[in-house]
Amino acid sequence: MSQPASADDTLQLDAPDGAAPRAGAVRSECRGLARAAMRLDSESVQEHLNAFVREHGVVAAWEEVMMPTLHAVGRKWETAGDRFVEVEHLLSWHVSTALRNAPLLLDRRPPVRGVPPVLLACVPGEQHTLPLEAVYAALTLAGLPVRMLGAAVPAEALTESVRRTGPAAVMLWSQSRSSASTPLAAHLARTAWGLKGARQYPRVHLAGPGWGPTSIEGTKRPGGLREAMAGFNELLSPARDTN
Ligand code: B12
Repeated sequence: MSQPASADDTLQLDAPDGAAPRAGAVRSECRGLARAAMRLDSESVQEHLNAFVREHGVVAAWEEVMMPTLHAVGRKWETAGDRFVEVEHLLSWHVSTALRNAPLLLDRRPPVRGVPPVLLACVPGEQHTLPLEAVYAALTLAGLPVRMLGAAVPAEALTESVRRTGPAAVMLWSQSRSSASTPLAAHLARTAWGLKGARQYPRVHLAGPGWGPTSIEGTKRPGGLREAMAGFNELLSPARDTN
């Protein structure tokens, strides 16, 4: 049974970095979602998330509703002495569900054929998958080919996946400094795929706060979902015109 909210059960919502203040409707959507999460009201959490994805699309849903609510939950956990872990788990599960359901809630663009996929993976030891799930949903809706390996992918499996899938780009998510591995990123950027004489190398995108100010030659460092999508579109969409 869901619990009623009390004064202690509120979440402080922030504005997305660099974004204009949210419009009233979005702000109230965030508040509704945050309250439902604090009450552990699964049905209402999922309804809020699905409605926002349906009305505004994945990128806006991630940046304007999911991200600020996750930040608020993270802050709550940090300041409340390890309490509200259950809220973080419940909200994460429903955010993931909404993102995975996005291709069922929205129209997809026709698939772009004949281009290499984007490979998405969390670095070893990294369990924070949600931003990559948002990328997966956005790429799928854009009709771009994508392979998702999910949480905590071992280094050898990452190398093998590059050889087997021949990706145009690999996005590596690291949420905290302890999981970011510069040698692994550099190794992947040097991992060739394709036939002898026509070898290609993936463009490595370092994503997430774990990478800090890291810069490795030949890698990209997108700051958000919108920017990441713009990079992938630039890399892959010219092929769309020839389809
Ligand atoms: C959801 C969540 C979980 C879920 C993850 C579920 C899942 N499937 O992903 C679960 C419950 C599993 C979890 C576990 C843990 N978590 Co956690 N978690 C979070 C939470 C609330 C959101 C994470 C998230 O999705 N962040 C992504 C977005 C929302 O946030 P962001 O990274 O700050 O966004 C910035 C950039 O990354 C960028 N950005 C945003 N979106 C995108 C998208 C793309 C494509 C790009 C390129 C950039 C980009 O823009 C933002 C502004 O700069 C955060 C709070 C927070 N502030 O992030 C804590 C948080 C990340 N977790 C934390 C911790 C400590 C843990 C645990 C160790 C807790 C524990 N004791 O079990 C474990 C670690 C597990 C592991 N080994 O990885 C700490 C990390 C502290 C640190 N810096 O090391 C945080 C910050 C909470 C806190 N306030 O202390 N967590």
